[in-house]
Amino acid sequence: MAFREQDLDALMYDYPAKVKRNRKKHILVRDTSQQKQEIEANTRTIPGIITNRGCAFAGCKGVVLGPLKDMVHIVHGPVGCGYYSWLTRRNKARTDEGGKNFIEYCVTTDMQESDIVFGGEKKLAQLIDEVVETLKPNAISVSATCPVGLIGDDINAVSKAAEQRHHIPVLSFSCEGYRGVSQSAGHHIANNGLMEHVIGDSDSEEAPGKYAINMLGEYNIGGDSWEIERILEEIGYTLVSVMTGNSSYEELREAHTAELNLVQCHRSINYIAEMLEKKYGTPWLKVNFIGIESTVESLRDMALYFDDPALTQKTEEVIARELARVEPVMEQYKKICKHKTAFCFVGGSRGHHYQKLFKELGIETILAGYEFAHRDDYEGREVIPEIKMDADNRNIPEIKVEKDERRFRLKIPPERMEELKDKIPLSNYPGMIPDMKDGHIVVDDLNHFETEEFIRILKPDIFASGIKDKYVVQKMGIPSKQLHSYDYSGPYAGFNGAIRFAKDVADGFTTPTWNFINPPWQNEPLLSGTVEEGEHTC
Ligand code: CFM
Repeated sequence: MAFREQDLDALMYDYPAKVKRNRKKHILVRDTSQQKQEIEANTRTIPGIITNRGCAFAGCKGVVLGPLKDMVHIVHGPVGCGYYSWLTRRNKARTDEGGKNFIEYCVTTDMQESDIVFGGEKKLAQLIDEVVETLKPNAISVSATCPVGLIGDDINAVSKAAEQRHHIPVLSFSCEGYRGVSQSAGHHIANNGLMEHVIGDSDSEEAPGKYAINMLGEYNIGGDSWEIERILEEIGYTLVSVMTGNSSYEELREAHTAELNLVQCHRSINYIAEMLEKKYGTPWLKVNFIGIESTVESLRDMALYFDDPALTQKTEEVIARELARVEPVMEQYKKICKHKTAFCFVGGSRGHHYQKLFKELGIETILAGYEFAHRDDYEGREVIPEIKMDADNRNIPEIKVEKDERRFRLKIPPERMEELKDKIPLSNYPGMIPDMKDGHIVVDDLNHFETEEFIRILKPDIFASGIKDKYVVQKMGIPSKQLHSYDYSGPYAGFNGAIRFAKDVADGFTTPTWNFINPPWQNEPLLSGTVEEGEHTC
């Protein structure tokens, strides 16, 4: 059904007037006749509303830092913060030959009441000593949780002192959960720390091979980056670092040597992409390796950037071979999926990326949104200068990055850069809204109430979301696809990932489970009998 602006009012009927006014700014019905459609994003969730968002600590320690495998990531705080950020994101990592991998450890100061009262600095210092002695990591990160900021532990001073004691980098991150309105604040804090203390911290001036690239915003969930790496390495790219899936402190130090930065997840890492361009002159290219068509497009955009006939030829060879292999397999799943509809609501970039893969399968995304992305992820980067700073944004320290006079080098001439910008998303991201069709809905920070209401009205065939909202929806009889950690499946990226995704989605539609969704007693009574008048004995 076509959804109209006035349907929104009906949907919000139960909201108090103030809540309604607020939420209306976060929802829009796509109307391509309008030049520009604005949406409010990255502002506080109204207290009392059940949001799907996480916290700044989750964005810093969990998302950006956590996947770096040769580091030990210390959670300074109560044990719950450590426990619930322990391997729940499925960012996979393999141990390199002779390398270090601490991904499976959960290391926390386990603050108790007495530490909250008397301070936790000593405990933190002692834990760092223990970690160095027993695990010998290449570097350590210390992430602060809410109580740490409230009681005022100086994690920076403790980390600096430990660095001098042990002669290994100990990076501290003031990413207390309340630092921002969502995990997005934590991404920014982690980006700043990595840029200031890790990236470019090696003596290398040259990349270790031809067509050197970094892949930013790829976290190897369910093995995604292994599939992307398979393709890129076969074409002949040298992957200097991945930020940060299956990657390491040591690899990140070399990142300044790349000729191009790919940006998969714009939301979580665009700060580093921008800072690398400013400091070293390395442009970034927005890619999307989710979906066959998007993967092909991204590979061709990369070839265009490097503009080398041999690379272009190899790119086309790999594309042709992969398509011949995967397209026939996709066909069988397309038959099951065609004409279906989806909701696609994920944290940041995936709310956009997966729409293309759904489309390839014949599934139309009729509602999409992000938990915590910013206006530029919806409307495109040109709105960045218009975005107002508020008290929450000011909470995140801005770091000043300047041109590195010794290492700055324009990777391609400015005229060519301008020419390319017309053809490929070079140092640009146009956002989700331009890809959505008339009548489709964009919702920022979708909440529990609205989820149920939109489902009741639009009746999607599949709901793609996160762990917090999926079970309620599944109990409504709608197949769900968890797009954060993939419901124990994946990889979903690249060519092989698209097949896996198609299979999982098709399985969701065809599973016999749905026949059991109504308990048998609802259809046929298990007991039957009659009550006759006049036969009571008591
Ligand atoms: Fe980027 Fe991500 Fe996402 Fe994200 Fe996340 Fe994630 Fe996500 Mo969950 S970095 S914004 S903070 S693509 S953990 S791997 S799935 S909400 S849409």
